[in-house]
Amino acid sequence: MKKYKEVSIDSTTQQMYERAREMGIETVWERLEKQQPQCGYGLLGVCCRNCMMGPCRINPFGGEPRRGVCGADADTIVARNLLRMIAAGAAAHSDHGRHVALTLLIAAEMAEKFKKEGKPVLELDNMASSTLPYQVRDVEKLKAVAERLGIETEGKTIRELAKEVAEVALHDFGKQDEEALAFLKAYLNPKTYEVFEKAAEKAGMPWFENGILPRGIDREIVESLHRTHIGTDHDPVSILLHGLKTSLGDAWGGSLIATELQDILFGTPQVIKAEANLGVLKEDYVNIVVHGHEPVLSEKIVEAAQDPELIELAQKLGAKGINVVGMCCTGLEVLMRHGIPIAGNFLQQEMAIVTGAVEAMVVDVQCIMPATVDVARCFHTKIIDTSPLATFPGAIHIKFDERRADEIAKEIVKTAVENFPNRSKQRVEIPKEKMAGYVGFSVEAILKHFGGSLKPLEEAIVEGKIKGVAGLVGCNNPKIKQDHNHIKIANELMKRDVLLIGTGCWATAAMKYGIFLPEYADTENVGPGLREFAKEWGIPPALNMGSCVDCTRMLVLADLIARDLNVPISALPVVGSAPEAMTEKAVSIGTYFVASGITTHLGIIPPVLGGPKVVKILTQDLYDIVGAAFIVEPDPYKAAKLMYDHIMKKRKELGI
Ligand code: XCC
Ligand code: SF4
Repeated sequence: MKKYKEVSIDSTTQQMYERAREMGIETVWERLEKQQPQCGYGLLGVCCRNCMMGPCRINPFGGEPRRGVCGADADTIVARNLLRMIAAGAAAHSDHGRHVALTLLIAAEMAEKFKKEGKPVLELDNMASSTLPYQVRDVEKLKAVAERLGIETEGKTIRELAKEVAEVALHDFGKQDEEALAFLKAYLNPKTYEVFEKAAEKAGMPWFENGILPRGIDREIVESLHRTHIGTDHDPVSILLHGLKTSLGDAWGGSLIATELQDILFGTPQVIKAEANLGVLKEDYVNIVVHGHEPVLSEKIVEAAQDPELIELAQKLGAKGINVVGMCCTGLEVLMRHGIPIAGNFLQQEMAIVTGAVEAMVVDVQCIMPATVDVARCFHTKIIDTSPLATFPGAIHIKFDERRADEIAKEIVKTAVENFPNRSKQRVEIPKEKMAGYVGFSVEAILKHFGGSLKPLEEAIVEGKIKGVAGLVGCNNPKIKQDHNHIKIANELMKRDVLLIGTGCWATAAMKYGIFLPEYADTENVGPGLREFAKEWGIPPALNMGSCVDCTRMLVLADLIARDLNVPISALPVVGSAPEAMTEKAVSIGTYFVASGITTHLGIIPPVLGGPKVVKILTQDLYDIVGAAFIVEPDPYKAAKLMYDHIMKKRKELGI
């Protein structure tokens, strides 16, 4: 068993991990230990189960077997496996995006129906009626997105615009023509568009029509499965080119739709102060943890928890009130928009339950360990699954339906409140630590902060006050001490005057250690140039841009800078990093960063080392094809140095 200091640098995790061990509760770290030694073929990516002549595996030391039963070699197998990972990640993000688009459409159609039934017309035309399960909270953004998409806005009601935007988004999922996605065309600068168009030709595969421009979000994912079916695509170059294309359908399609339409429905984040870490759980309150990814659910839970009747019920049952906190990306969604505190990142989901103070963990999709149900069995905690596509054996199922969102959200909150008397007071131990930070840096909020343009930031970069920008993203992975690489890489980059922007579990990590406080600029972890810039503008040296689908905010920001300088994104002194990557989604994000022109570091070695050609394409050849490639480096100090060197190289090329 691991010592508590080995699992995490976070004292709350350390404390809860110790507690779990004392109570004999198995957690992620014990399960990882029981998996040792992990399969060497799997780690190298050289096993294939794509047909029933297999499973096949290739000898990584060069001896026999050199080929699978069908004749596939190591590079083919590695590339196919990687493409399937990208496709699964893109599918998860994009299905989330589809769900948001459908929600906007459902709300607009309900408004239309109510209007016909004679309900107040003005409120429904503006989609501001409380009889609707979802409203349009950011009218400005709706208009801005519609305009970008080339939708005529003049003389239309909000309801009509919402419907049209939702329809364009949904069309991007299923369209069958060869054109690039409408959202991509609306958001991407022409120089980068050209890179996508020419990428396949540069790679020697001119038969890719329109290069790596994605045509349909679903289509590219389906084609990934088709290409990797036995006996189809075998050249690692074409397999990986399609990987780039699929990931771009995620970036400039599925994820972008998720972010933009969520802003329309729930409001575009603005800078707000909030708190993070397990210390946000409250001893004498009903604690509800919203965990997963889709704010379509968590927004409603936050609302329902403010219902006076439910608060009264909580008080009647001996609690002071209802405390909703977040976990993982759905936590970031409600943190960014409402300042709802976030209890932790991926490796703290079990730890939250171990406090004994959680009445309900309400989950939707992605990154929710089935083990939460087992840990919850040791306490009174109820795991409530809500998504029709994610069911957890042993959990309570209260499946969500957007049309009855308020009613169901209230039922969920009520279930949590009624569970409060079952809490055993003697078995509660909540770590004290929590940290404040500023969040809510959407592109719109950043522009507003800098007085309407990115000029101040661009000037600071040109002057060299800021050397460049790094986008930090992604998960925790128990193979790495929790948050260790997130924080080390962040500090090493900030020391070198690199401004940080970030999302996902990286952002929650950064917040827990105070990096989102403006005062952090005074620490020795921030270089003099970045310090001066942060102080001048009253911002922290790192900006929280939201959840993982909000990685698209970083892309949109990079795109705006590229437009101003009239260069493709790949010319900018910008890098990406996923220091503790874990999910298939992180693989898709890393790939679309690179495909979009942002050289990206991975702190976990992906399962590709068994294919030498694949490794060469990913780490070298892609520079000639899209202007960016992967850096793989587990050591955080070396990684930060490599990322900084890349930024300096880009500065030199730009002549600054
Ligand atoms: Fe999941 Fe999104 Fe990764 Fe965290 S960072 S472990 S994907 S919750 Ni998105
Ligand atoms: Fe083996 Fe080829 Fe089938 Fe894969 S596709 S399992 S390598 S025979």
